[in-house]
Amino acid sequence: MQPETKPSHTEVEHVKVKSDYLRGTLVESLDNAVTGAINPEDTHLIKFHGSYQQTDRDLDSERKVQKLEPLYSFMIRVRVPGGVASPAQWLRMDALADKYANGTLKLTTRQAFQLHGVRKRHLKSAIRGFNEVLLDSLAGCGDVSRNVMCSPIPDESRVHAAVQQVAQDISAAFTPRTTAYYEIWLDGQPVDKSQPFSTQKAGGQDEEPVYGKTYLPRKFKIALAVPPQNDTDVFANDIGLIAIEKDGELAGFNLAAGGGLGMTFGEPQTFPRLADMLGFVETKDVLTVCEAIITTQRDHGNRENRRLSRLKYTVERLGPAAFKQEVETRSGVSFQAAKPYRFEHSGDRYGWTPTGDGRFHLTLFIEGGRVADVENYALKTALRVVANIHDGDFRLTGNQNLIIGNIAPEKRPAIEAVLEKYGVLEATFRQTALRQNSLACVALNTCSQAFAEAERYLPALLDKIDGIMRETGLQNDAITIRMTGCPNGCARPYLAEIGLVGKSPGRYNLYLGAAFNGERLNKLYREMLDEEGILNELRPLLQAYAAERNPGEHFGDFCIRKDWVKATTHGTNFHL
Ligand code: SRM
Ligand code: SF4
Repeated sequence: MQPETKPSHTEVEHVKVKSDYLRGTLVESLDNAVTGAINPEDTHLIKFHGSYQQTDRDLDSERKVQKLEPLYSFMIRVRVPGGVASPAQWLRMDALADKYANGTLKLTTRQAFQLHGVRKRHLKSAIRGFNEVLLDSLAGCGDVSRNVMCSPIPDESRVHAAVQQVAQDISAAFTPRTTAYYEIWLDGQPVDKSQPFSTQKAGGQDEEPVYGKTYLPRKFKIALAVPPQNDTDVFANDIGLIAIEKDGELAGFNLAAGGGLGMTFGEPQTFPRLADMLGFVETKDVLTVCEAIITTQRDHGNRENRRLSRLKYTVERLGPAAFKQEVETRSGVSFQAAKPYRFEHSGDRYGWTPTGDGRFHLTLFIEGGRVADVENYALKTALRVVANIHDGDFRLTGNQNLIIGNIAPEKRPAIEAVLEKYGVLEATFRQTALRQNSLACVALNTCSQAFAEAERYLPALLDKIDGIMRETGLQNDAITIRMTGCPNGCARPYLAEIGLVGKSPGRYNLYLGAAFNGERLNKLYREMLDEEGILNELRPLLQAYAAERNPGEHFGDFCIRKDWVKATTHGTNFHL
């Protein structure tokens, strides 16, 4: 039985229920040439279509003085389930970025593409443009299951193809069924009948068999990982699936639920939380169990306060045992005891990897996930030239990096020559291991939530921290460092050994003590540091680490051994 909308529910709930399956007044909003914005209620609905209305925050105050409306534009998040895109898709995204957006492509922390700076009048053309190459932005954002993540390049794993397939199946199963997306953006034309979900109204009526009219109380995220790589940070997800191999085959998954990282400063009832391990399920049962978790959240999630509406709070409220019981009852599947597995790291491994069938993957470092041509570094052009030669694939990683996947041996010299010529190989390999393990969220100038810079600032801060790394001889030691412009956690800073979270312009909270493999959250160490403060705090810590660590000891573990922070053993003691 799906819940009714009540007066106490949030405005978003009321907007959803009266939207006629996500239509609202989007068509009128798009047709209104008087403003660059859309109707306020439509700003909630357009998220389900994969887009956010934004302003250029660098210009907001100047335009206010000039009595102009803010410079509205739209971010579009294009789903790439499992992160695997074709060269044709890469080329199309590259071209759309120039034609309709700000000339850059953002590779996100969830293996999706983002376009920024798209004007309202260009939204339809941009969406049509990527639909023609079988990409979509439906459910890129919104209170539904988002882009499904999957380890893009596990170690010589024979189960990888099977795990990727499960990711695709999950993505297809929980893609909203509404035809509004096709009606609004594609004039009712489904782009391709081979798409794994129906784009036709059943009997002329939309229906959402899993979500219902009010969809989920909040965003919902699913990720799959293939040990020993936790490169999708599975425990940060509402559902995390850890592939278990037996005799070279995919046996099933250890399933964890109730992860999520967002929190609000000053509201300790909000906290980052890692997913609880529920147990092992066979591959054949994965979709059924995921659906049971999704419908449990649909029916029990908080619809009165969006700050407390993620699955992690539902699990806390029901209690993990009762939650698990509910999922078992709904699915008819009993969890077996979790199988043994071991994660080694949550980052990407750069460079060449043989695929086992004579081809190669090449993992490249893309700073901040931003593919752009800037002075002295024409990365976007270089990747376009590669895409025109390459007949394998492009794999977006959960660490905002890029794998040129399945390179044919005969194409390798040409691709290598292009990357050499444009300095892309050097830009990957000349970095300290710290920078290679860095992540920064978008933050300013497009993100409405940002209190401080992240993507635009971290490279310059890293230039300075790199100095310390070299002084202390740590330049080849991998330490994870992640920065966000606010506590929402988009670059997963609470899973970084050094987490920097923006509190106000130029000021950051410093978190320490997370596990290198993504299995333990960090904890607040210092507040409101400016650049000098960050460097002054980090220098002695890194010096001590260089001098006193045990063999193989990671920086996060060292911080706990030194008692600089207490280990966070559960989301509920993150703030303690
Ligand atoms: Fe995020 C909201 C960008 C991954 C937690 N996130 C936003 C918005 C849409 C800001 C807004 O609400 O107006 C940001 C758009 C900025 C822009 O201009 O592009 C934004 N999030 C991003 C991306 C692009 C960061 C990046 O630099 O790569 C990532 C896109 C992922 C994707 O392709 O789907 C991104 N966001 C994440 C992650 C990491 C992850 O999922 O692994 C998290 C933490 C995990 C989690 O969900 O708990 C994350 N984003 C949030 C939250 C806090 C959610 C919460 O439960 O409190 C918000 C705010 C919200 O939902 O109210 C948010
Ligand atoms: Fe914006 Fe905050 Fe997410 Fe960064 S962490 S992209 S500032 S919402």
